[in-house]
Amino acid sequence: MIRDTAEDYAQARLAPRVVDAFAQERADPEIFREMGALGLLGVTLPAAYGCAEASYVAYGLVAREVERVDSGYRSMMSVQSSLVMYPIFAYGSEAQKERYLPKLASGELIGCFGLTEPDAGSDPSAMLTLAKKTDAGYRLSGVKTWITNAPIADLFVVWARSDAHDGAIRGFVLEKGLSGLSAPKIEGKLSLRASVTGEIVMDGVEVGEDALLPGISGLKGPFGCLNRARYGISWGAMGAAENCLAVARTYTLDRKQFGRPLAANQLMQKKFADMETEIALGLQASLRVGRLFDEGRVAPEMISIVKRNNAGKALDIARTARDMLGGAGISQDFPVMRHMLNLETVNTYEGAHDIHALIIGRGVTGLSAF
Ligand code: TGC
Ligand code: FAD
Repeated sequence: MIRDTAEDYAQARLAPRVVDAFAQERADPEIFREMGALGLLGVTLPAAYGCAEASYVAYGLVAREVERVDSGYRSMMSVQSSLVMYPIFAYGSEAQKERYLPKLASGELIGCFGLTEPDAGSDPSAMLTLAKKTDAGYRLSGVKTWITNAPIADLFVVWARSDAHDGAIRGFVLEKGLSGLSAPKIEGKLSLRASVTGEIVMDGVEVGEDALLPGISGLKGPFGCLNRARYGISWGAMGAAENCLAVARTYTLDRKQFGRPLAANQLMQKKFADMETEIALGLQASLRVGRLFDEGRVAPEMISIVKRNNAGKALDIARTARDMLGGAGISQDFPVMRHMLNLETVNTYEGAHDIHALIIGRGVTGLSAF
């Protein structure tokens, strides 16, 4: 039922607007309200905070249906669910949960997650953003970059070094409108254009003690959120790949060259066989990891395996589908080139492809290569 709800919404409401949104680089804040009304935000969190209290498998199925239309829409949804609602739920005070979670679940509030900095991308431990203790709370200074939703966000979950906690990385929830806080848009993206990306500039932003997420200290805070978002991406990327396969199938069955459908050629069928195999294996792997999530038995390395594999394979599939459509493959009349461009980001964010190789390699060898 949850999968069908997400599929109906994505096909009826997201698909008709995506070509314009991508062409004009426009993220529509109304999408959060629409998803919220259907219970698609923070689906794994408790009903007490207005959420669906569904499984991690259900969350994956939602991500797959949304990303079947566009990775940018899945990005908006997964940042809100895994990177904003989850840390407030898992690390926040009861007052923070009650204040923010119901409004984030309904889409009335839009959230963003600031970990990456200009000089700290793959290595967030190098972050420079500082939370300096004051009499009333903290003063935050620093810059986050490449932040999904930032220019339209009402809430900013940011990670900073806190001098009051021996330089440990701590999470803070900042509300839009604070003096010294701004979120300029990053212009000129050739990928994920239906989702807005920006910076978070904190120029001595003063907050009270109640802005601190009290329940976590250290990098395991943001990594706990990334585990969930990376898992969702593993499903979402397969949705984009499935759409590329479906479009290439229809196109090559219809189009005739050399007197017969393109799809009748062995070279084409070999490509379909490889695509179908990777999608089947990728989805099964995500389903298994989702069930382990639901049983509380998932390990981060398992998530790296499915995020890395599925994002990388989806990108390969999109590139192949683009080729199978010939010249038509570069047109916005077909979604394959848009998926291909989007998946370049999906392969890079939430831990780049090779960074996940190093996480898996560390798991295998016990030696850290970074
Ligand atoms: P390391 O020493 O490995 O770990 C530090 C502490 O964190 C703990 N930890 C984890 N905890 C939970 N889950 C995980 N997956 C964890 N991984 C590590 C670890 O146990 C340790 O805890 P403690 O108690 O001992 O302090 O840290 P490191 O600095 O060596 O990490 C290296 C590396 C490469 C694994 C890590 O830095 C990494 O994953 N880099 C990639 C950065 C990244 O993914 N950035 C994502 C930014 S957000 C984003 O892209 C959102 S896009 C969303 C969208 O639009 O959809
Ligand atoms: P770098 O870390 O500079 O990496 C560049 C290349 O070097 C990569 O190929 C990487 O694999 C490789 N590399 C790095 N270290 C090693 C090593 N030790 N060995 C071998 N190779 C290595 N961040 C957020 O915090 N919040 C968000 O909402 C968010 N949204 C994003 C949205 C978009 C559209 C994009 C593009 C990015 C977003 N990010 C976000 C940032 C994203 O997580 C980072 O771009 C990503 O982690 C990589 O960091 P970087 O861009 O600094 O690349």
